[in-house]
Amino acid sequence: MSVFGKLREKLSRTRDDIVGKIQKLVVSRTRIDEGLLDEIEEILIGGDVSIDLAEEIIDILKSKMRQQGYIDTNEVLVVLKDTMAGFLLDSVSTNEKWFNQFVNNAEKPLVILVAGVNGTGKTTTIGKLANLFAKSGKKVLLAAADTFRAAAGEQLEIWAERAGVDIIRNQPGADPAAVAFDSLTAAISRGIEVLIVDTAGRLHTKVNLMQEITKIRRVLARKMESAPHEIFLVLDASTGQNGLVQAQQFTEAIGVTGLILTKLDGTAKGGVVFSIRKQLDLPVRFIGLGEGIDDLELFNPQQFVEALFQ
Ligand SMILES: Nc1nc2c(ncn2[C@@H]2O[C@H](COP(=O)(O)OP(=O)(O)OP(=O)(O)O)[C@@H](O)[C@H]2O)c(=O)[nH]1
Ligand SMILES: [Mg+2]
Repeated sequence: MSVFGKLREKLSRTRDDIVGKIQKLVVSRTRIDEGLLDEIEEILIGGDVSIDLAEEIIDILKSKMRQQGYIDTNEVLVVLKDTMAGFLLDSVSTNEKWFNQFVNNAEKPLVILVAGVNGTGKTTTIGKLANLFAKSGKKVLLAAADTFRAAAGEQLEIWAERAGVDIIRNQPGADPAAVAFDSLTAAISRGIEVLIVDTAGRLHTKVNLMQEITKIRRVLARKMESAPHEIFLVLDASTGQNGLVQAQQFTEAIGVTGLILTKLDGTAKGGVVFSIRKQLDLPVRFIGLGEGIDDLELFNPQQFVEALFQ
């Protein structure tokens, strides 16, 4: 299946919940009036797209109605799609460009620190990322700095095997910052190109745990001044708007550089991509579309919007 075909299939719940509902609503009416526009706005806001986007869409529809005296079904959908696409278009930098720069960066190793609240999909995403970088010919090492959960190291080890990359583990209960430091030391001596550091899930509200991850970051920078080169926050799309608060807190603590939005396949809350765009100054770099090793895609805003309409 093509990347677009897969995206289209995996986003079906979000599509049904936003575009599908609006489509049904407008085709069931002979006249599109202001009352109907209110219903459209409700669907958009219920679909977790930002209020700003919902208002922008409704304003355009209203002004078209005033100008023309009417608006037809097809026009409603065109406005919806164009406005959604425009909303995401001025993304911080395009992901293709970012990815190419990242994999062509001569600095060794490039260090990626991965953070997030419990169960958002950090370890799984690291497995997928390891596979992606290994497939682009990179020498990858994983660091099991989640020493909190006894099974966490084993879980990462299984992903390392699947992706065909090495892993550094320590005893459960070891200082996670020490594991991160040792891994970076090993990465340097082994000529590793990409080091990805897994961390334990933590609530953004727990001060001591946020200090712990700040320490991991600090220790990496002590070993290599430019590290970590990327700090990815993994957000579970199915938590919708709650992810925004997590992102703000993690950004304050560790300076997140990019987001990975997981579990878009199982949720109707994919509209959260629009809220993220409006409320956070952070790029969504990747999206998770399933539990398999290939279920990670570079986020492409145009394709994303296209997949919601086809
Ligand atoms: N459907 C779906 N499931 C996912 C995706 N990413 C991760 N999962 C599942 O989410 C669950 C949690 O994934 P983990 O990778 O263990 O999450 P984590 O953030 O490392 O969890 P902790 O380390 O305990 O904080 C697992 O059952 C994964 O298979 C995704 O994109 N889609
Ligand atoms: Mg984990």
